[in-house]
Amino acid sequence: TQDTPWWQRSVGYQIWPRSFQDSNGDGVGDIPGIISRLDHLADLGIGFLWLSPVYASPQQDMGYDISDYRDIAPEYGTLNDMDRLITEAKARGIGIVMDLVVNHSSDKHRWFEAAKADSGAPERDYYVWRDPGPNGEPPSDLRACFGGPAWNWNEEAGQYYLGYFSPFQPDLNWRNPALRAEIYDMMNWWFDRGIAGFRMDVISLIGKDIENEVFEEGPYLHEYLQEMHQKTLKGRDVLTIGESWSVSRETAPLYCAKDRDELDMVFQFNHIKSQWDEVHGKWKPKPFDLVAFKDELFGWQEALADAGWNSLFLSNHDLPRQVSKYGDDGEYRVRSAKALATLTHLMKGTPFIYQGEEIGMTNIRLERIDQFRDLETIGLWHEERERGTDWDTFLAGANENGRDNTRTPVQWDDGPCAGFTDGMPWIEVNSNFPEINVAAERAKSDGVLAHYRKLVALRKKMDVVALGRFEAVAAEHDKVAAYLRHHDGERLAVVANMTGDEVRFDPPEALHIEGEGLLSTVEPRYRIDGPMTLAPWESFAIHAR
Ligand code: TEU
Ligand code: CA
Repeated sequence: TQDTPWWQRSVGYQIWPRSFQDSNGDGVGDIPGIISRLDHLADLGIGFLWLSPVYASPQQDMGYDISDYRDIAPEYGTLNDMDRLITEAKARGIGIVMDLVVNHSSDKHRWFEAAKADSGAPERDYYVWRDPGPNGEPPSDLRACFGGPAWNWNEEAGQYYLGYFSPFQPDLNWRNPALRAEIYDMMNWWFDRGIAGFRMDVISLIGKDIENEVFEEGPYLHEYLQEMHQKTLKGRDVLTIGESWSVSRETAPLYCAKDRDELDMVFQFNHIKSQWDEVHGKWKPKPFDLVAFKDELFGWQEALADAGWNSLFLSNHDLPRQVSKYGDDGEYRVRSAKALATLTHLMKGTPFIYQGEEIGMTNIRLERIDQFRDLETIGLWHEERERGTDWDTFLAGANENGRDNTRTPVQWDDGPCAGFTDGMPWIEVNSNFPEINVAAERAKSDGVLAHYRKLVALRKKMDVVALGRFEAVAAEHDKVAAYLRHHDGERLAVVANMTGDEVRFDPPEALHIEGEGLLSTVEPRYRIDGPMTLAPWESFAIHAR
């Protein structure tokens, strides 16, 4: 176990900087604010931070549109602040994993400015351009992820450019070796500043074959990732996580199997998508389907058991609050938040906590389109409206799954604006902050925060948690999630009632166990030897040697 990489024993924590902590009263979170809260994170025990983009950006997509990869957005701070964050975090044993957003840049990046202005400039080919058709039409009617056409006319250039996400996010042309060299250079520049790794935004798109409209996991993807590894990652003890909305159990090992020399793990979303509507995706509410959910979560545990490594998460800045989406944010908020955490953190892989999750923060309920801040939600409302969706249906979907849910300010205390800012927050604070906040949680020995602290500590301490083989149990049960972990004669049994009802559960023989009770949320449990009655959202783990 000595030679397992550090990230196999640690837990990550995602900071979405705009809403974490404001330090200067402008209503926008910033890097000095993050530094002032590092003790909260150290206390939680996490090993590294994934920091969503803090680079210079017009913030059309909240930093996922970068105008200078080697500078910090002024509202977030300076390069000096960033260096200080890296140092202060390191002093607490916390590494900083930055967000690498290189499928596209901002349309305000100087490369794009140069590309537009001169068809002979070397930067022209850093992007994807096409001539208009005989009647001035775009090369195809491809739609952008955030609504509208993906091919955008640019008057200055006299050509269309590809913006797969939005017109503000022109796609970079990875076919161009000079562009690739620029990116590798920039990555090394950050590594030399002392960062601990990169989370790579929509990395599965960089190998696209545009002529044939193959965008996801295109023919050049793994060639580029291997090249990137050689030019930047090789010989460095850093962590890389590739985000992909299309990766499958079959293709995942191509990114993260050890002998591939590409990345360490992927963020995959199959468990998330298992809860989306088939036609309207996330823009229409859907009842929780536990069997489909487990099928993905557990199937991925099995698929990557030997080849590769899993990331473990239920929320991020693109997803709703997990306690609202998969748990119960009313009567059983605390218990269901704990059940979801136990279920996620005791699987094999590297768990990620999204800011505020550790205190059981919930979705916000908005009513009018002008309350939403997210480009995707606003863009997709226009699309759905054209398809005939009415506002109430769309609103229900947006309130259940929209990205603004996880983008409201972290609730630190019960003071004005939840301790997030002294000014006017850039987005509404959830009105439940007087009850749900970090200060209140810190005072409780049996709160959600205390539960997360225990989970993080268990992974560091117990080999069976960090490394144990995973075995699914009672996979077809539609109310209970259960599994086993095995390591060197040790066993760990995990059980969670995933409903707000009392459930009668007859555990299969394989799950019978007697030992040390861990993390019980209702009554102490240290034995499974026959049929049992589980309280609403009850969860526990039992460890035996
Ligand atoms: O997200 C990738 C992505 O495809 C999302 O837009 C996702 O499809 C959507 O939110 C779910 O409905 C990454 C970033 O995490 C996201 O914040 C960015 O907006 C996006 O890339 C573009 O950079
Ligand atoms: Ca600020």
